[in-house]
Order: sequence, then C-alpha cells, then structure tokens
Amino acid sequence: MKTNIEAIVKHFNIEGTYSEAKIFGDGLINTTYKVVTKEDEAPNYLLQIVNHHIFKNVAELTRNIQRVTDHLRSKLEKIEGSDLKREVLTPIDTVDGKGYIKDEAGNYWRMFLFIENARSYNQLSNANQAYVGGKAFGQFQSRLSDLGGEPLYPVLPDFHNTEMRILNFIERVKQDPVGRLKEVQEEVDFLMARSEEYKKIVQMGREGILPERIVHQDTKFNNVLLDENDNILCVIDLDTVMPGYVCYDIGDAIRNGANTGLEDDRDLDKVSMNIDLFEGFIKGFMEETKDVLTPAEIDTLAFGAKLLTYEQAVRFLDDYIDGDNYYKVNAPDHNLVRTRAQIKLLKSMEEQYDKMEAIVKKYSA
Ligand code: ADP
Ligand code: GN1
Ligand code: MG
Repeated sequence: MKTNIEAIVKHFNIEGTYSEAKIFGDGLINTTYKVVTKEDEAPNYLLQIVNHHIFKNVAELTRNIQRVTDHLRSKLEKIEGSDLKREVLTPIDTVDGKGYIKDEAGNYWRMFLFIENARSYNQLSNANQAYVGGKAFGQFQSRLSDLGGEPLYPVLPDFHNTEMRILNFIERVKQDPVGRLKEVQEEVDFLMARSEEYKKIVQMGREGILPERIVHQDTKFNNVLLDENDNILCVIDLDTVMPGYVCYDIGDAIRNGANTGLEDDRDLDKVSMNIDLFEGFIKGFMEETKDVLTPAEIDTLAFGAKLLTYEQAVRFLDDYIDGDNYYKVNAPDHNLVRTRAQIKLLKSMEEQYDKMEAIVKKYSA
C-alpha cells in the first residue's frame, strides 16, 4: 500500500502548501522524508515515521524531545546571535495540538522544521571535524545538565546496559533461532572472552561511583548537523536522549567517528582507530564538559570508546544470529560484516589504549 504523504502532512500545523516528499538521510532506525513546500517563503520540513517496534511509547518519547528541545532553546535565547530555527530541532505540532499522529496502518509520524544548508557526514575527513563533533556532544550534555523536573522517561530501558546486552546475547546464542551460529563461533568467542571487563560501567553506576546524567546515547557523527564551514549547527536524532553515563556519548562518538573505515566496511584493512581523530573528539568534548564531570567520570572516557565498540559488536552479532530483526540491512550478511568491522576497530583501540588514556589526562589537566 502506498502511503499518501500529503494526507499525513495535512494533520500537522505547517506553514505553506505541500509540494512533494522525498526519502531522506540514511539512519538505520527511522524512515525519514524531506517535505518541500510550494512557497519560497514557507519553510521545508522533515517528516519521520518513528520506528515503534523499537520505540514502544511514542507519547513519552515525544514528551522527552519536547522537554529537551525547549530547554536547549531557552539556553540559546540567552546566547546572542543564536539562530533558534537552526541550532535546535523544532518539533511541529499536529492541528489538534499533539506531537505526532498514528495512521491507519499503525505508523507513528512526526515532523520537525527542516534545517537548511546543513550537512551531516557518515565519515570524518580531518581532526577538526572530530573536535567539532566532540564539542557538539559536550555542549549538548552541559546545556542539559540543569534540566529541571522529573527525570526523562527511559524510552529504551537498559539501552546501553552492557550487562543486560551480554545476558541477552548469551540467550540468543543458546537459542540460535535461524541456525547462523555455526558461521560466527569465532566472533562469539572473541566477544565472550571480554564480557566481564565490559560490565564495569554498569557496576560502577550501581555502586554510586558514576552519576547518571542526561545523555544523547546515539552520538554518531551523522547526528550532528554542520554548516558549510563545518561549524556546529545542531545535534539531532533525539529519540534516545535519557538518563545514562557520560562515557556512552563520547564513547559512541569515537566508535563511529574515529574509525578510518566504515561501520560496515567489508575491507577490514581499512578499519582502525585514528588516534588524531580520537584526540580531536576528546579535546572538543573536554572543553565543554570539564567543569561538570567528576574525576571518576573523566577516568571512564577512554574506556567508553572501547565499551561502546564492544557493545555495538555484540548488538550487531545478536541481530545477525536473530535473523536481522532490528537493524536495516542491505545484504543477508550485513550485520555480520558490521560485527567484524566493530571487532577489528576494538582490537585497534586495545592496541592504542595507553595512548588514549594519556590523551584524556592531557585535556583534563
Ligand atoms: P535515524 O534515527 O534514522 O538516524 P535521524 O533523525 O538521524 O534518523 O534523521 C536521518 C537523517 O536526516 C540525519 O542523518 C540528517 O542527515 C537528516 N536530518 C534529520 N533531522 C533533520 C532536520 N531537522 N533538518 C535537516 N536534516 C535533518
Ligand atoms: C542506530 O538511528 P541511528 O542510525 O542513528 C542505533 C544506534 C546504533 C547505530 C549503529 C535506537 O542509530 O544505537 O549505534 O544505529 N539506534 C538505536 O549505526 O538502536
Ligand atoms: Mg540518525
């Protein structure tokens, strides 16, 4: 059945008249369209189907995003020269005052103002971009550190709870639901050999050594929009913003951004961690967060890069063994290719770990 996008858009309070919608971006979770309006003076919009198989409580998710964007906007209002339409996401209400609609097929749709002349990159080309990425996520976190009221709703409970991820993974391996285990025993053994080490952060949280903060939790570099000169415009993709530990954000940013290859590179020779990009991320992130973080948190930043890479390998392999139910895939072995690339990246981080820790020390001094 072909969706009538124009009819969907009619439910939202947009300026101008619908002209066309084009599929947009390359996220792995939601489906995104750019909606173009006819009038030159009317803005364009971003329309998304929220993946409700993953995000089960769309109402609470929407409320989180509303609270977060309102708070960020109030911070920007105090900064002279801020562009409120481009430096924070603007969610669009429906005509009956809600943040989303549910269509007859059960899909949840939402809209944001389209941020024009912005770019997002899947891969970095220099250490300045890493610095900007670190700064963007650091700024995001420090601006949200005084969000008042009740805690944000845990949209995906245990999202980065590595302990839980490992338990689920062990169960998946036991079940081997589609018979793929025999192809991946080597990868399973590699990951299981490290399982104790990577439970550390959750354990430190439980023991009260690490505080929970509002963190983004999906800090891929393509979730930062940059202007034409690579200056920070806006952190996007706010679905996973919820309480968590600070090393998740810088860790995932490095996992994704400091890779010399692609997240799904078939050529493992291309995959490694570039230490200069690592340094760029840490420098930018520390500049924005140094005054808010505790010494114990700072101690976890380099570990966070390994942790998030480990966890991502577990998640991709888990989905492969499960028969590809979670991530969008472009080939039957896509999740396995992704797993192998993450394992290669983790090995490269393990080799450079002393240097990584020294860099964190340098910027926290
Ligand atoms: P996903 O969860 O699937 O990754 P995102 O919210 O990250 O979805 O959106 C997908 C892509 O769409 C982003 O990588 C970015 O390039 C683009 N995008 C998202 N929001 C906007 C916006 N408000 N304005 C312009 N482009 C956007
Ligand atoms: C997903 O939505 P997207 O493509 O930015 C995933 C992240 C993974 C990432 C791997 C909600 O991010 O956790 O790290 O893919 N998001 C969710 O590319 O699971
Ligand atoms: Mg995204």
